[in-house]
Amino acid sequence: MNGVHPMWLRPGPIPGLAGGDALIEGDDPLLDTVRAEARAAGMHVAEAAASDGALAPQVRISIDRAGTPAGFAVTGDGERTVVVAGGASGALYGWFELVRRAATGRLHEPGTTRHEPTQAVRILDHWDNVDVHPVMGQVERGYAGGSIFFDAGRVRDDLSRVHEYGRLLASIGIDRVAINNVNVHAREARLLTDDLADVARIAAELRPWGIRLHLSVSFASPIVLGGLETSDPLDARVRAWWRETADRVWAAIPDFGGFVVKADSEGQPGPFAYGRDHADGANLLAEAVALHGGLVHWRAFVYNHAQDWRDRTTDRARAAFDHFTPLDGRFADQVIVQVKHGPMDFQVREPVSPVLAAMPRTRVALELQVTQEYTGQQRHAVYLAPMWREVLDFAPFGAGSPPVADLTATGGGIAAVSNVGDDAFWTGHPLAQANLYAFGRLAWDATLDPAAILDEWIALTFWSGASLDREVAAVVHELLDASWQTYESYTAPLGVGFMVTPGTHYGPSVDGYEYSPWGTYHFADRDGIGVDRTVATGTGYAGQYPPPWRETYESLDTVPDELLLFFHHVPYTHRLHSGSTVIQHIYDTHFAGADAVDAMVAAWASLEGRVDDAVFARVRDRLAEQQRSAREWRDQVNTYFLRKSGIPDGRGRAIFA
Ligand code: GCW
Repeated sequence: MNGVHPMWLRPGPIPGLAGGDALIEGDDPLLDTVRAEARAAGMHVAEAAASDGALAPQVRISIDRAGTPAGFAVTGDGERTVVVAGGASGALYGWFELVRRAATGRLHEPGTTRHEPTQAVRILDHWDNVDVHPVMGQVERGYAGGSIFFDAGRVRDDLSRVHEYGRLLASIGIDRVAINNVNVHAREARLLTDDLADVARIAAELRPWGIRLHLSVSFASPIVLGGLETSDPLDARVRAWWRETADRVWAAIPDFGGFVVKADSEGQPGPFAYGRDHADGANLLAEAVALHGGLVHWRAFVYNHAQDWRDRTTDRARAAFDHFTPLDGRFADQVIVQVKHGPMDFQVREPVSPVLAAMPRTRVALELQVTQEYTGQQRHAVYLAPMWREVLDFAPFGAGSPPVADLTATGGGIAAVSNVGDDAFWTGHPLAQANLYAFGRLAWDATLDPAAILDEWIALTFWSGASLDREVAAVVHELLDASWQTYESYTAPLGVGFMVTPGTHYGPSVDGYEYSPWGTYHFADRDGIGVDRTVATGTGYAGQYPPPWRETYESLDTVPDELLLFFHHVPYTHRLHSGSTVIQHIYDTHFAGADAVDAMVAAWASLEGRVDDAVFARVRDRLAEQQRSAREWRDQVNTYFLRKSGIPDGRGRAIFA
């Protein structure tokens, strides 16, 4: 590897496609992109069918305007493949489907398959700052270096990485990118006004890939940028300011996507200051973007972050539901309410947010976190697709009712926080590329199997020479397939969450957040642990679910083991459905989790000399850190609970009482 790692798009001729003829019909800038890609893959490209009756091309791509623009059908006959797309973006996505087929040995597979994106909106959010923030650095919760968009306090002059990023995202079907942090600091607020010409340069790099640019904006912009003394959403001057501002943005960037807003959350300004609610705030911006076909992604991550830990009546898990569901039906059509997958904050295990099913008259989006804030920060290898698939499959109204993926599909779609930075591997940990890949694939088709996505990513990524080394593929698969459960097993147990070092959120600190204002407690004492969120005796959070889940979670008889401590406070001697006690489960999983990481280290070591040296070394070094960290988690968590409970490990292993 020289310079920047290509992720899953290998450079140069693509075996199977190279040397063949491609006919790519039609007139559209995106089709020019497809033609350039086909040439780069080593194909001879024509724009119109030869009239001399020459042999049919190996690849033919055309548009028939039937179906959705992004959809396409692929028909192979064993020797040739025809892609018929609904629009130019479908032709682009169809091309990358061929690249996947070529990598997985299915290029001209006989038969016809239809491909449509299940989620109508597929957006990646960057938490990038223009300036380096004194606490959060340049990319908030970024674990892959600096921003690919900004450097030295401004938009980069050289945007070639952005161009390449757009290509990678198009190949997995992402069609929108928000380029800046939802915590909008003073410098970043100005992207909306002073920096428009530079933001337009970024948009120009993404456009050939069918990707629209979005900006995170400060709700206080009329004050900060507009010189008004208010940002009250019902004030006529405020409304006029937003309209004029939006007009200027679309004049500079005709395909601009819209605004992302974090309001009245963790110190960000919002409508509460004026006695208004989130619908008033969101509709203010909706009015400004409406004429331009824009969207407003309004985040539901709203809670009291200045809570008194002594106060047992306030439950952070309840907050988004309590704030937003009374507003259902009041949001304008342009507004998408963006909901984190769990009610807390991207923990390794949370129940699915009840908000996703509680606003039938609102466009609701699911928000995932590709950046691994609470899941190992791209120092630990943790393949997150199995977790996302569980969320997408969750049926809020019970078995047989529509899953979350269907509820968001035609409304707000899906959003995720990107894990990419200016690191040579893009994602810090080379294996974290799999998460970005899998996010795009699941946003496109929520029914794809995470293990199959993993194999697809491996096949595209771990080529050597002209073929895939099967042994390398098997080891990488084995290493990542169950890595989410492994991470869960050596960190916070049974859905209780947090237990991380405050601030950085990396590494164990069992009581780190126990007396903090953030609403993130586990309530461990000498007898037991967990948060009583039942209706009967607790915070009532379980009652935010429709049946059957409210009963399922309410009762100790039916609550799933992995969420036990999210919903209940139980004695250490409480017996799980698995048959183990809570305390023995904690010990067993923590020993097993750290052992599993030892096995990951050994598995990777066996690949020395069989994968690219730079990739090998980076993964080896990260796995060494994961091993150190997993042992630290194991020993701190086990020791903490032995000291609290006084109950020894039934198997007499080393715990540091
Ligand atoms: O997960 C938390 C992070 C914050 C982040 C916030 C959010 C951008 O710790 O850094 O702020 O969520 O989602 O807004």
